[in-house]
Amino acid sequence: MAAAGAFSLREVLDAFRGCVTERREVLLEPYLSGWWGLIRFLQSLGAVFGFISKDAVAKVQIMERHRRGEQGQHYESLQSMVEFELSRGPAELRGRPDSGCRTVLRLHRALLWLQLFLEGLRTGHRDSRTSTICTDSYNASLAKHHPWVVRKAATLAFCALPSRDAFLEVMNVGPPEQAVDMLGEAIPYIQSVYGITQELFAQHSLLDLP
Ligand code: 1PX
Repeated sequence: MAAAGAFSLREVLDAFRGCVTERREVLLEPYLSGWWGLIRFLQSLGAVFGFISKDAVAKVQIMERHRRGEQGQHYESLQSMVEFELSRGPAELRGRPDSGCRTVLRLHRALLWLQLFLEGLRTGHRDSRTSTICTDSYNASLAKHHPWVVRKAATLAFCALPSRDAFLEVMNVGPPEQAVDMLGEAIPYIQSVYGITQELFAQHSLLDLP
């Protein structure tokens, strides 16, 4: 068992398991709590990742403000959020930099990076470089949504990542083999959250919100 207060990535990834209901709705509370865990993990990797975690924090905070706000009851799940924000009209939605839909869209795109990165870690060789896995996952996902300067800064920060085995170690789920097993269990839940969100946003033409 992990020591009291110790941070284990298992609990974080478990949050994504709790997101999807029987009716295939994605609940925001565990979704955001999963994100908080990922952010804490990122912060533990050092100050080089500060500009990334800062942006993620800002986005999760926007979502928490919606949930605490007067219309909070509409922010129970991604489905209820989309329905509510669309009901106010597409023009209103597209013009709002702090809408739930555009904010979740950014997190959603980052979730594809996470999925690819974790899969790369899981299937990588002992001596694979985490920075290469991370860069490849980034180029195949988030990079196409980022301007040059962000891509440059992100790619530079990735160079600070430890080797694969050291990385699996800091995930704090036991020896590397155990961490790999945990990833095998966790990835399908993240894929499912990603897939449902992608379908929902595509159905309502929300995948390109500015
Ligand atoms: C076992 C592995 C766990 C690793 C956990 C790491 C969690 C990473 C969380 C990253 C969250 C990034 C959210 C980015 C959202 C975004 O795309 N924002 C941009 C657009 O926002 P805007 O409001 O302007 O439309 C914004 O411009 C972003 C700026 C910051 C740079 C984002 C780079 C993202 C790289 C993701 C990889 C993280 C590397 C972690 C290394 C382990």
